[in-house]
Amino acid sequence: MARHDNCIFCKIIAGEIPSTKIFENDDIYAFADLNPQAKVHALVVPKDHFDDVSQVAHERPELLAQIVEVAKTIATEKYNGQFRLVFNTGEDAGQTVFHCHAHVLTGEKLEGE
Ligand code: IU
Repeated sequence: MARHDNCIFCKIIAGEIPSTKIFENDDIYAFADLNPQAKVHALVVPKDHFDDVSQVAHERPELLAQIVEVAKTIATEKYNGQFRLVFNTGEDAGQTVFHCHAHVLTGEKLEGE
């Protein structure tokens, strides 16, 4: 499995740093964001290291589809199946952790666009 030793999300996936698990399968790990922006705020992360979502789309498009499916599963289990999906891509877009992750916001009616 592709892993970057100095990547905090690789360490979370490996269980070396604790997290609140929301979902896991062979390819994906999802956990609660430490700084939630909605009633339910999950981070859906491919277990293999990719720097951002565009790299996943280019190299493993089926994995990107899986991330969306997992978002739907979480939103269905925790709420009514509706959710906001955000991939910050690049520093100027607000990406701070350079291991691809989808923000899944759900659990309530969300404000804004
Ligand atoms: P961003 O899209 O790269 O800005 O999102 C990073 C998110 O990871 C952000 O919402 C943090 O609150 C969250 N996070 C976390 O849940 N646990 C951590 O150990 C770290 C960041 I570092």
